[in-house]
Order: sequence, then C-alpha cells, then structure tokens
Amino acid sequence: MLKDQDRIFTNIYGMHDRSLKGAQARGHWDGTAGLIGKGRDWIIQTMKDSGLRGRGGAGFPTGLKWSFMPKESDGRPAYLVVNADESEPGTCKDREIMRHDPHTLIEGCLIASFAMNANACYIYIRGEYIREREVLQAAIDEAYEAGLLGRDAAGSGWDFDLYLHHGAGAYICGEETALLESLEGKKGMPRMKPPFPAGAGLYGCPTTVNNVESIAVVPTILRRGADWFSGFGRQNNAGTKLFAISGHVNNPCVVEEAMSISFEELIETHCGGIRGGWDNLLAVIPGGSSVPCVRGEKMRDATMDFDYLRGELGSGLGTAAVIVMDKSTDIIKAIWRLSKFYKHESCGQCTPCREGTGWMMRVMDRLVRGEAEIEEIDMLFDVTKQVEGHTICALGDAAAWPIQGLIRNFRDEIEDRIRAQKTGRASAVAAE
Ligand code: L3W
Ligand code: SF4
Repeated sequence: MLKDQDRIFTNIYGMHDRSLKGAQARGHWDGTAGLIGKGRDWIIQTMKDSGLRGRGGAGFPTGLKWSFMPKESDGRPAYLVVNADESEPGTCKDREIMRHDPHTLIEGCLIASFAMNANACYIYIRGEYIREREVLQAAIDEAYEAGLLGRDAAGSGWDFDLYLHHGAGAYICGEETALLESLEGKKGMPRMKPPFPAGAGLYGCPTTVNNVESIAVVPTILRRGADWFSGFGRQNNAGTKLFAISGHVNNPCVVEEAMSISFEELIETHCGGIRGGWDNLLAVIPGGSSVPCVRGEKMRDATMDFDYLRGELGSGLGTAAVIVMDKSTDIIKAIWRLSKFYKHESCGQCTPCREGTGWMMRVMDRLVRGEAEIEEIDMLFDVTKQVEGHTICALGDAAAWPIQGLIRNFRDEIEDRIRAQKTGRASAVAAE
C-alpha cells in the first residue's frame, strides 16, 4: 500500500483546506520559481526520466509529447490545453483533483506551459462539472491575486495566463482535436491526425493537450525527482496513479496507489472487497468504458498497469476507472448500454462510426433479449472489426472494443440466451 508521505494528492478526499493557504501548507507552490529557473530542457528531461505516461487513457509518454513542441518560437504563440472534459463512463478522478486539490493543477499548468514556451493555457472543463469549475475558478482568482499567475508569475520572470473554458456536455469534446475545435468556438468534431496538435493545434498554433492528472503531478515530480516517481510501479509503467473504483465493491472510491498494484490488493485494501465475496465477481472493466471487459476470475491476480492489462488480458488501463460487476449483473445488457452511449455520442462525420455504432447497438439490443441467430455473434464481431481502426478518432474503437470483450469473454452466455429464447418460443408454439 502506498504510504501517506508518497501521495501526490494530499487532499483528494477534501479533508483539508483547499484554498491557497492550505495548499501552501501542504507544500504546493514551494520554490516554483526555482524549478522554472532550472530551464526548459531540465524540466522536459526530468519528465521523460520519470516515466510518466499520459493519464487520460492513451498512456502516451508525457515528456516525449512535450518535446514535440518547437524549441524556438516561429512567430506563432504556443499553448498548453488541459483536458478536463472527464466524460469516460466510470471516470471521476480528475473531478476530485479539481474540487479538492485545485492548486496542484494550477501550479502544474504554469510549469508545464513554461517548459513548452506557452504564455497561455486553457483548461477545458466538462460542462456538467459546475461545482468543480466554481472551485477551480476561485483558486485561479486566488493565484492571480497572490501574483502566482499573470505577469512574472510566481516571481519566475515568465508571463502566464490561465483560462477556464466550459464544455457543453458532449463526450466527443474529450477527444483532443474535437476539444480544440470546440475551444475555437466551432462544433466539436475531431480533426484528422497528423498534423498532431504539437504541429498545428489551437488556432493552428503549436499546442500540447494533456489530461488533468498528468499536469497535476508535474510539480511534485520535479520537486521529489524523476527517480522517486519512477520508483513506483515497474518499467514502462511508472509512478503513482489515481484509480476510480465503482460498481459492486463494498466501498467504491477514488484512491492514489502505486502503479502495477494487484487488482486484489487494490480492492481489498481500499474497497472493502467484492460485494458478496470473490466468488461473486463476474466481470471487470479495468480502464473506463472504452476498454474491453475481463472475466472476474482472470482479474483477481491482474497487475493494474498499461502493459499487463493490454498484453496479458487484451484490455487496458485507460483512465484507470475500474468498473466492478458481480453476478447480479446482466453483462450483455451492461455492454448494450455502452453501445447506446457510443451511438449517442458519435459526432457522425465518418461512415463506419456513424452507421456502425447504430448497427452494433441494434444487434446488441436483440442479443439482450436473445432474439438473434447464433451466427450473428460472429457477424457482429466482424462489424466491430470493420469499425475499429477505420475512423477519424478513437470513438469508433471505443464503441467496438467493449463488444469484442463481451464476445471473447462471454460468448457462452450470449449463445445460452439465444438458445433459451428459441426453446421458450418453441415450447410456446408446441403449447398452442
Ligand atoms: C505527436 C505523434 N503526438 C500520438 C499524441 C496525441 C495524443 C496522445 C495519445 O485517445 C484514448 C482513446 C480512448 N506525434 C503522436 C502524438 N501523439 N502520436 O499522444 O494519442 P492516441 O492517438 O494514442 O490517443 P487519443 O486519441 O488521445 C485517448 C481512451 O483514451 N480512453 C478514454 C478516454 C476518456 C477520457 C476522459 O474521460 N478523461 O480521457 C480510455 O481508454 O478511447 O483510445 O495527445 O496527439 N506521432
Ligand atoms: Fe466522429 Fe465517430 Fe468519426 Fe470520431 S470516429 S470523428 S466520433 S464519427
């Protein structure tokens, strides 16, 4: 179990004062100008050495992403954009940072922006996060008041402005290029990549888009050192990590733990175990709704990190939103519900996603009732393969993967339901 002195988020449960005074008492904003004074190359190298991988779902190395930004200005301004459009079903970790520990994020925005030559940063916050944006805006105002933002921010010699922008409730605006479109005042529709935002992002300028947690951990990593951070977890899966555990555990929670903790330890230590005991565990979605579900018995010994969950279990760590389902769950219906979500959230600009999400949802709808032919299971799988990898953004994949996970792991249950439905119908006809 992670020791208290190794936690980055010291107020994740809101037990302490979240104001600037409280944050400073817990060590935030301590020597910020000194960290900036060490220069861009030092900051980016330390982030690379720390092994931090992006916390928004894709796990792209953060230091490497920062190094894609132009070293010298070519006349265009550079921007940092923080993705606080936390909408992945099951995911609620960034919310806890913003409402209880907002200064960790604000200080991170300043340092990261400096490292990328950006004098301005936008935090794009999910529209439904109304209380969080009030808290965050109050913290930003406080930081301006104290001279930590604005001209010569925190006495660093760097001029820096931080803006909070509210989303309007569209999941797709969490996709980084749709987010940029939305920030520019346009409809939130993903752009083709490349060019990646580092080449042409906000207003066509060099931009880095990072998740809230990725930015909020930066000041502590720089203060405590890359070796300290990379000492948690294992190679290629370093650091501490916020896990948001929901569903059929005795105590659902958001908790910071060492990466690569075992699933069993995570659940037993922080969640009071599985509801009804381990034998009652049916399935787990370990990384937010976009990654495939895994059968419960395969999860117990699972290592909670990017490489294990993808490599060994064909799933993923995603946003580390761990959704636990016990045997009272109708797993086919649960995955159908996700299909409905993705159909609703598709922006509709590419055919495989626009048509495929509806098609998949309608077949799933029949599978829930067992009103299908066994052969349709393979046909549905084929359709998910035609959607996956053939769309502009990852929403198409996100719609396909949960269904693939269902078919791989719960095929017997799907077939049983179809057979039971047929038998029921046959006996009804015989009875007539
Ligand atoms: C420059 C290259 N930059 C990649 C950058 C890219 C982006 C980052 C990751 O989707 C996933 C998705 C969801 N030159 C680059 C480069 N980059 N190659 O690296 O890029 P990518 O394409 O691997 O992923 P993505 O499009 O950012 C994110 C999944 O996360 N997800 C959850 C999402 C929901 C939330 C939320 O609610 N907070 O994040 C869960 O699994 O499905 O697969 O910045 O530009 N050559
Ligand atoms: Fe829009 Fe779906 Fe295409 Fe993404 S994959 S751009 S959400 S239609």
